[in-house]
Amino acid sequence: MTKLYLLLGGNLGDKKSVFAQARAILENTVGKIAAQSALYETEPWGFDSEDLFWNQVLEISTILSPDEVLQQTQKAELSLGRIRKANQYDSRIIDIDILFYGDRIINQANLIVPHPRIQERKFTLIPLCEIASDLIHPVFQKKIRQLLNECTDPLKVAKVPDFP
Ligand code: PH2
Ligand code: MG
Ligand code: MG
Repeated sequence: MTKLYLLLGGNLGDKKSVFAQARAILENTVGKIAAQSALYETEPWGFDSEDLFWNQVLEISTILSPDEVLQQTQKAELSLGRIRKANQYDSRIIDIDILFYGDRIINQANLIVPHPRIQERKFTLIPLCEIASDLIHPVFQKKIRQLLNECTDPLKVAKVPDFP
């Protein structure tokens, strides 16, 4: 079993329903969700859009290999209606990114782990810090809480209020 951290992100459609469906698909195909952050409403990073994102980090215990996880997350994105555009960054229904796969460092053409931009983005660091503040980033050899303290990203990240 490996501890896997995934980031869910999306800024189009019924985010509450899409995120719930994404978690259900991942539990069925990747492994049990051992921990999950709150949902966060976040300003788009790297491009302009009126549509705010939701982001959430999941910790999953998995027996799949990193390549199998990637296959399953890509399949889940497609089944939830993701359409990939030519632009580097664009609005989307759902994006599922692999943040960490245990402490493995992977540099393949199709998969880089840890995710190469974790340290630059509060929309990732804040939810990650909520469930894994003591996790050590295997490349930087720093805890998530330290990466968050050092991060200068000014964009807004706020918890989505939960209604009863
Ligand atoms: N994902 C991106 C680009 N910009 N901004 C926010 N707030 N949240 C994201 O998940 C996100 C982004 C590329 O995957
Ligand atoms: Mg992404
Ligand atoms: Mg992605």
